[in-house]
Amino acid sequence: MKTALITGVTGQDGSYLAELLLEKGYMVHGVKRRASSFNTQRIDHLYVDQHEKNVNFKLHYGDLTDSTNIIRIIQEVQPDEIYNLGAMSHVKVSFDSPEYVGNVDGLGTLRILEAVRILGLEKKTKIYQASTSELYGGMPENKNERGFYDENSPFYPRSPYGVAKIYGFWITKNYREAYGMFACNGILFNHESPRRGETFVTRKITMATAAIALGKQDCLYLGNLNALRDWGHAKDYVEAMWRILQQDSPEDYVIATGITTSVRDFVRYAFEEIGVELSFEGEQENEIAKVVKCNNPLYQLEIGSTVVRVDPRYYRPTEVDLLIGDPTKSKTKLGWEPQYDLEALVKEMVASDINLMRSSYNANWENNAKEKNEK
Ligand code: NDP
Ligand code: GDR
Repeated sequence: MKTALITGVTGQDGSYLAELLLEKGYMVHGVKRRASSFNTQRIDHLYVDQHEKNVNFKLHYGDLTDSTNIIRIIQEVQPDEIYNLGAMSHVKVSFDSPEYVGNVDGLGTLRILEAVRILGLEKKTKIYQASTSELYGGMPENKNERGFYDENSPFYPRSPYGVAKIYGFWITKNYREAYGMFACNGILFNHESPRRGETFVTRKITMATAAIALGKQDCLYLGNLNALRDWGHAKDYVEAMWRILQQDSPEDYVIATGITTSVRDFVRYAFEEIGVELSFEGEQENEIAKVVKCNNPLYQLEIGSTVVRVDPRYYRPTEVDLLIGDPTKSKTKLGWEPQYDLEALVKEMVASDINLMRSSYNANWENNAKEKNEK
């Protein structure tokens, strides 16, 4: 039985990865932070009473800013594989807490690598580092000849988050070269799911779509609608993380779909899921989206009503305008193939948020809506 340690196990990716590794028969250890309220909602379904026999999922309190604690956990767990997913992962928030993000996302990676070295586990423990497409910064001149970012494209990070992650990238590569460690970077482009944090743009959109459909919200306020992202599904991406560590030699890989979509189009697709057609008018901070058609009788959206507005508060001091990844290496070398396309992703996220909101707001909303319709 292999043993894995996941930092960031309570996050979106950590929860899917823990599921995947448990299915594969691993003993899974996760690092969770102490919080004043419960922060394990994404993994509660995996938790087993620690008094039972054959417990295969165990949580440890820890923090990437605390070397002593990282060393102790790794010493206790003796992992075959470490997945370093823990991070302050919000790009906009990183402008508000730049020193903290440097400490967690940058130095936190060093702490994992050093702990493995201090404990003499260099030959036993493989390490996956959660690197990111934010390293590229969306610089148009740095795309490859086919118009994508790949493993050889130069980096130009555009946020304290990106700058911290570039340290994580290079220190991982350096420890691989300096000490012969099996340490790899997955350069993952954006990936989403119903478990995505609520302040990332896709989830913010699907939650608002559901709330607007159910009459619980009038308008969604967003920042830059022109931003283009290569969006995949987190479930597919954690499979790639695992595959990266199963190779004969340690290497870095881009994981992406190769398709880019604007925030505006993501909004359009989300509303289409509830049978609503939008038209976008105006420019920059004056842009709005109005309802032009509402094909679902359950959702009482008024034709002509404004459901999306721009709030420049959500603009970033420096923005990454466009990301599109070239997954050729991961497809050929890892045999990785995503199972979800954007349409399936949006469908799943909107449906999940409608279900969540139905149960949290009003179990009888459907009957009420029908009744309202009949009057
Ligand atoms: P989430 O924000 O959902 O999860 C981040 C995890 O890190 C949470 O479990 C969080 O704990 C934990 N964490 C935060 N700070 C610390 C700390 N100081 N010490 C220990 N753990 C900490 O991120 P995702 O799951 O989306 O992403 C996983 C990783 O992949 C991150 O490193 C992210 O930067 C990177 N990445 C993500 C991409 C994406 O599109 N999702 C793309 C490319 C890279 P808590 O629950 O307590 O907050
Ligand atoms: P990103 O994800 O910054 O790409 O980082 P996010 O969903 O936050 O933003 C994507 C794009 O949408 C624009 N945008 C908004 N973003 C947010 N959060 N809220 C808004 O209201 C809004 N309006 C427009 C942003 O300006 C941006 O251009 C994610 C994180 O998961 C990182 O940890 C990861 O490394 C990268 O993806 C790859």
